[in-house]
Amino acid sequence: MEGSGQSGESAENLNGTNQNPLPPIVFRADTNAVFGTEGYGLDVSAGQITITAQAGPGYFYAVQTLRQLLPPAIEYSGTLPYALSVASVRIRDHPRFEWRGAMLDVSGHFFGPADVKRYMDLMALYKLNRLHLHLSDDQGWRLEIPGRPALTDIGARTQVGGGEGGYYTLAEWDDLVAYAASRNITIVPEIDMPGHTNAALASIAELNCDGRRTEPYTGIDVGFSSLCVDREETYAFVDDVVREIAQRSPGAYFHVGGDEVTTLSATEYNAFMDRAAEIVARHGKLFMAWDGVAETRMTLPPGAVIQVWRPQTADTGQHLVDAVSRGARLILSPADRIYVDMKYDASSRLGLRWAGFNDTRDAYDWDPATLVSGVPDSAILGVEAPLWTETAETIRDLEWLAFPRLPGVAEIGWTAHERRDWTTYRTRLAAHGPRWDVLGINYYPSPLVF
Ligand code: IFG
Repeated sequence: MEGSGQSGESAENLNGTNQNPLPPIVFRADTNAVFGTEGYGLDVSAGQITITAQAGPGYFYAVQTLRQLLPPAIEYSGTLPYALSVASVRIRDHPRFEWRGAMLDVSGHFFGPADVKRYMDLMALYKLNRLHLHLSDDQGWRLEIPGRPALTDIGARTQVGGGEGGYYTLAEWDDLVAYAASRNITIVPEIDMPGHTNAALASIAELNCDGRRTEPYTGIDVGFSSLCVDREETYAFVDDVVREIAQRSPGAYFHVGGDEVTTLSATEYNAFMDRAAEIVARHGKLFMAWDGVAETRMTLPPGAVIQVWRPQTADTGQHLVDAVSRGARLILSPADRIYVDMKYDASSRLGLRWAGFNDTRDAYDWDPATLVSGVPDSAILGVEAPLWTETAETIRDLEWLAFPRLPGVAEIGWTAHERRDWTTYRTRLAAHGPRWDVLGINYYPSPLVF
C-alpha cells in the first residue's frame, strides 16, 4: 500500500517450469545509499525481479511489498501447482517516520507468546517496526524478574475480570525479542510507574507506604495506585526491574509510563520521575513516558521521548512545545484517533468509548504534522497505535479491534501525507480483505470499507 510503482502491462510468470527456469529474485546491495536502512527499490520486468536495498530492513520491506503485489494465494504454505504472476513495476520507496508502532497491553488481559508473535506477524505485513509491550499495571505483572519472585507468584495471577492471568519467563521474553528482530520489529518494554502499579503493590509490601500489600485488583478504574515515593525500597525495586529488563531488551528505549497519577503532588511526581529517569539512563536506555511528564518540571534526560495520547488542549499542547524546546521528541498516539481499543461505532461489541468512537476513517484521516501545533516535523519520531485490553480477551478480539484500523496507522507512518487520501485509500484497503481471509484474520468488516 506504499511506494510509487506504476503497474506495467506484462505479468511475469513466477513459477519456473523445466522449459522456463524460475526467474531469479535478485537481491542487490544499494551502493549509492539512496534508500536509507528501511527503504528499497523493487523492479519487476522481463521475467526478472530485482530488489535493491541498503540493509536488512529494506530487503524485508521490499518482500512485504512483493507479497502485496501477488494474489492472496501467495500466503498458501504448500507448493502451488500453478503459476502466479505479478505486474511489472518499478518502485522506489522509503518511510516517512522511523517510529511506526503498535502498543499491546498484556497486563489488562494476559496474552501468551503465541498471540504476541501472531500480532507481530500482522504488524510486519504493514511494515510496522516497534512493538511497545505494556508489561505491568494494576491488574497484572507480566514478566519474571530475577530476585523478585512475588511479582509473578502474586502479581501475575490476576487480570481484568478475574481470570488466571499469566506472565513471560525470561526465556519466553528472549524468544519474543528474537522473533521481533526477525521481522524488523524492536520491542519497547513498558513498566508503568509510579501509578498503574497495584499488581506490584499487591506483591511486595515495602513498596507501600504503610508497609502492607494491597489487595489484588481486577477492575478497570485508573489513577488510584502509586508506588511509595518516600521509601528507598521503591527505588531499589525500580532499579532491579529496569536493570533486568534493559539487559534483555536490545532496543534503545525503556518506557516508564508515568500516566494517570492522582495520589501524588506534582513535587512528589517530579522527584520520582527524575529518579526513574536516572535509573533508566544508568542501565543504558533512553527515557520514554506518556505525555503527563510534559506537564511537570522534571528534568527531561537527553533523547527523551514523550508519547502523546490525550486529546490536546491549548494547555497540554503548550507543555509539549516546551518539552520539545528542552530536547524531547514525540510519538503520536492520539486516543481520539488511533487508540484501537476504542469502539468503531455504537454497534461494536468490543472496545471502550471514553475517547469517542474511532472508526476506520478516523484512524486514517489525520496528519501527524498538525496534531500538536508549534512542534516541528523534526521533533516527531512517528506514530503508534495502542491496544488496551480491558475488553479484549483473545487473539481474535485483538485482530477484530486492530483490523482494519492498524494498516491505516502503518500507512500514516510510512507514506508522505500529500500522497494519502481517504477516498483512494479505502478502495486499496478493501482489496486487502481477501488477503486477511486467507491469513485467517478476524477483522471487523467496516461498512466504511467493505
Ligand atoms: N488510559 C490509560 C490506560 C487504559 C486506557 C484505555 C493511557 C496512557 C485509558 N492510560 O492510555 O491505562 O486504561 O483506553
